[in-house]
Formats: sequence, structure tokens, C-alpha cells
Amino acid sequence: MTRHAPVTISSALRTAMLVWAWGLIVLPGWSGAAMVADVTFTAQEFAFTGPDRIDQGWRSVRLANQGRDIHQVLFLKLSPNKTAEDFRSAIAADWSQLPSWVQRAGGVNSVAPGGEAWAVILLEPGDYVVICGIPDVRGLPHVLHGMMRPLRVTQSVKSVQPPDADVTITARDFSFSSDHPLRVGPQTVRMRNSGSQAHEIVFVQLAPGATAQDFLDAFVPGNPDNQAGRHVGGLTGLAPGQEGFFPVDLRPGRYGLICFLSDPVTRTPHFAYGMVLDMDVR
Ligand SMILES: [Cu+2]
Repeated sequence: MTRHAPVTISSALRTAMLVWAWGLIVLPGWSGAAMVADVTFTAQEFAFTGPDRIDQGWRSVRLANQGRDIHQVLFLKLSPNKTAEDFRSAIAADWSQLPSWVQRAGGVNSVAPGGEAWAVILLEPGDYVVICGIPDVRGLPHVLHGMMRPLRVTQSVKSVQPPDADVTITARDFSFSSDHPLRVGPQTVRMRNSGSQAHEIVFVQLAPGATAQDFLDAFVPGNPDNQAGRHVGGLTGLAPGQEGFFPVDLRPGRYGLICFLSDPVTRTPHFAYGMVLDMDVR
């Protein structure tokens, strides 16, 4: 039998200070392999705080919502000849769609006020912007109010592997399917985009008896209080062929997966075409 030295305050403090110094935060309640954030973004009305640089590779991203509305952090890779200022001008001129010269690279999807959530995404070297595309009460995305930061992803010789997944959700045009049920407790969900359009997962913890459709019916932009459920993260839009991960710690009950992205031609949101999935967690 292995005997552990009793934990003293000083050693606990030392650990806390080390964690703080490295900028690493362990997900509360996470058992198994400790989930560690490479970067944390904090959202408020209407700004992010977060890093300016991050090494390339599979990176775990934490979003802490300290605001009063729901927020997300969406990573967009810019073409080599474009700058964050170019993005700002383009989105100010036409916010109804993303410029053709950005590529979606995932991120942490919508989190309720006071909440936090996680994503693990693949970042290639280059210049990015991180934005919040959640609509305000008038339907204008928060990026127009200043929720945008430039981010440089730097080259690194270290290779970082993607995490192991417990469940794979495949997004197609226009459906979600799952290879396993979700279960109670901590687990890692992989999202694969096997469609021809960008897709996302808005992950919702549903109220007892409610469905994801009830959540959609009750959804009002600018109002985070939805009686049918609560935003608990998920993965922001991935380009076709990409995959990303989000670790979750689930309670018994029902969760909903919703894609709010729109068809570029019809401008119809994907949930209206069937990208809504209820999953019972036991
Ligand atoms: Cu979609």
C-alpha cells in the first residue's frame, strides 16, 4: 500500500501558485486525466480578455463568461494577406456573413452568464481573430460591439496530439448523429464535420421535460433566460472536413445539440433543416 504524506497547507499553496504561474486551470470536478486549459478567454459586455499568442497544435481553450448575456469564442483564421483591421472593416460593412477569406477553426460555443466551458481545437500557424457571433437584442452579433481580439498562432516544434474521445457526433447537411450515448460524468465529445457547409454544436442542458425544439421556440436574442434550458458550451463552427472536441461533465437528464449556422444560399438556419438532436443522459 502506498502511503502519501499528509497534504499540508504549504504544499497545497505551492501547487496552487504553480498552477497560477503556468496559467493552467484544472476543470472543477474533472476526474480521470485532468483537463488543463492552454488558454483562457473571459467574456463580458462587450469585450474579451485573453492571450495575444498561442503555440500551434491541438489546444484546449476555456471560456469564462463573466457577462450578463450568453457569449462564445469563435476562432477565425485569416488569409495570409489579411489583418484583423480588414476583418473589422468587412464585418462592419456586412455582418450577415463571414468574409470569404476567413476559415472557421472552432472554439467554445455559447455559455450562460456565470458559466464556463471548454473546447479542444486544432490551430495552424497564422493570424486569427477570435470573436463572439452571438446576436444581441436587436440581432446584431456581439463582434460589432467590440467582442473581437487578434490572435497570432506561432510555430512550434512540439507536436500536440488530439484528446481521446468517448463519443463522436457527426454533423452532416443537415443532421447530427452520435456513435454512443452520452453518460453521466466527465467525458470528451468529438465533433466531426462530414458536411459540405460549416456546422456547429450549441450544447444545451434542457429543463426537465423540455426538448431542444422547446429551447429553440423559447429562444430570444439578448435574453439569456430560457425556461427550456441553459447554454453549456459545445463547439463553434468547423469548416467541412474538420473535427474538434469539447469536454463536458454531465448530469442525469436531457441535453440538446443545435446548429444555428445558416445555409449561405437560402439564409435558413440549419436547425430548421433538422440539425437538432435530443440526447438523454443516464
Ligand atoms: Cu449546421
